Amino acid sequence: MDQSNRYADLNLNEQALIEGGHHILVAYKMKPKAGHGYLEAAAHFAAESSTGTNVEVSTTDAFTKGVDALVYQIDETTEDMRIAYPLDLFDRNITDGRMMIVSFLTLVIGNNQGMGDIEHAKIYDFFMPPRAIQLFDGPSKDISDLWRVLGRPVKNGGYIAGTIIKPKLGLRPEPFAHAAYQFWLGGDFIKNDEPQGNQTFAPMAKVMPLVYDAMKRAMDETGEAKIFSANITADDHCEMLARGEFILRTFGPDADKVAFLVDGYVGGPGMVTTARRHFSNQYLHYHRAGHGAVTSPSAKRGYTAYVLAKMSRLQGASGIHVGTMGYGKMEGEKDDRAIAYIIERDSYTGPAYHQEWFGMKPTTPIISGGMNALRLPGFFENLGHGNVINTSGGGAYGHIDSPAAGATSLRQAYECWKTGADPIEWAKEHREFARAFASFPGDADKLFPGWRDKIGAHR
Ligand code: CAP
Ligand code: MG
Repeated sequence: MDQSNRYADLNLNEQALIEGGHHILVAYKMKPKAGHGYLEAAAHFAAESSTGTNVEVSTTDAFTKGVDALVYQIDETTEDMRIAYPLDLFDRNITDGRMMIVSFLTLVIGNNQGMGDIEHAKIYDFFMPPRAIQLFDGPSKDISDLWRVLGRPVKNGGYIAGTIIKPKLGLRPEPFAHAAYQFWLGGDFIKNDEPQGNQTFAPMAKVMPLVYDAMKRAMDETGEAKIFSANITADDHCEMLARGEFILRTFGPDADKVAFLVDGYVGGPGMVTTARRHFSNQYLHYHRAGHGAVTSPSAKRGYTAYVLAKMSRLQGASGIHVGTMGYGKMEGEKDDRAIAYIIERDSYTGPAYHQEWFGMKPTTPIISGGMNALRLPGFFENLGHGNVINTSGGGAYGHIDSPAAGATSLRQAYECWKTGADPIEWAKEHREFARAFASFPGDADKLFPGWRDKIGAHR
């Protein structure tokens, strides 16, 4: 059934919709199945994503039609389809009237992902009007809170040198805490790896007290504050609360040095909001493990990493992994800078829409995935700044001298970029950075050909 007379209006003006402020706009790349007209399929897509189904129903009244989602722009050659969703379509909390990301997902990327007449559809941008920005939690803590704890300027406080306790799994409590201590002798920030929690060989009840002890000893020895991002991911809301409360009790007077890590993509919006709302005094670290299933450029359904990051700021992530923009081991490219810019700035123009955030706290770009000191200068040059958290697991624990040397090499890489120095020249004056060349010779050969002769293979 062709529903385009009801669920499409190509005369609608996008700028007028934006200025009107009553619609969330969503831009998709959509391809209909063979044999289906583009506008007809798009209209059916909008129907199934709002007030309709595949046939007219007798219970529809005039009000219903007033909240129809409307296709307002299509371009069959670029597979660009844009839909205006009336704000009133979206569910609101009965507790405090706020909006929720789960309702956004259920409508704009829900049933429409499996329709018989749609080959595929993927969101590549969305626009939130001012009223919606007011109604989402947004972050309660941001990078300025971490810089404050670290004793740095709360504006442009710079690079936070971090790591992930590696190996990913398999360390018992004592070696786990020792790994943390060793890194903290040189670095700022340590996170649980995304699957680390309360495994039987490393019960949280034993691990966390030892990690706190390691933090205190490292702080005493370095005279610097340290941060731990503890994983509280769990299916059960009560389990998350139990984990978070235990960790805060354990770190006691240093609980302000604890961030909470949540595996937000696999855990889902409910889990993110549990952490955001129940532990609003803690920095909320959103790990996106699993996101590649929908965000990978090879995926034709779901939404992009840019959309994931933008949603996470609305949910209240203090920081989210944004990838390494082609400089690390995960998928990515230089233009993925946009994923950082949309969450850290108060105003940014994305692939389809300009977005104002009206002072909503920024979400920190967290840079992780195959990074080490050699890869960082190029990364910073591409991004244009170093006000990020970087977590280098292999880049720290793979340094041939020690995890502390690995941490120092990361810091030195940032200083090298910030001073505009040539990395080879910088290596001649900075031993730990130089030893990163010997630690990661494959990277060194690729990034700095001839380095052995210039700085000496085993400096
Ligand atoms: C990195 C990491 C990160 C992923 C996340 C890992 O370890 O801890 O979870 O890179 O990717 O488990 O692989 P290394 P993203 O530093 O040792 O590579 O940040 O793109 O979500
Ligand atoms: Mg990991």
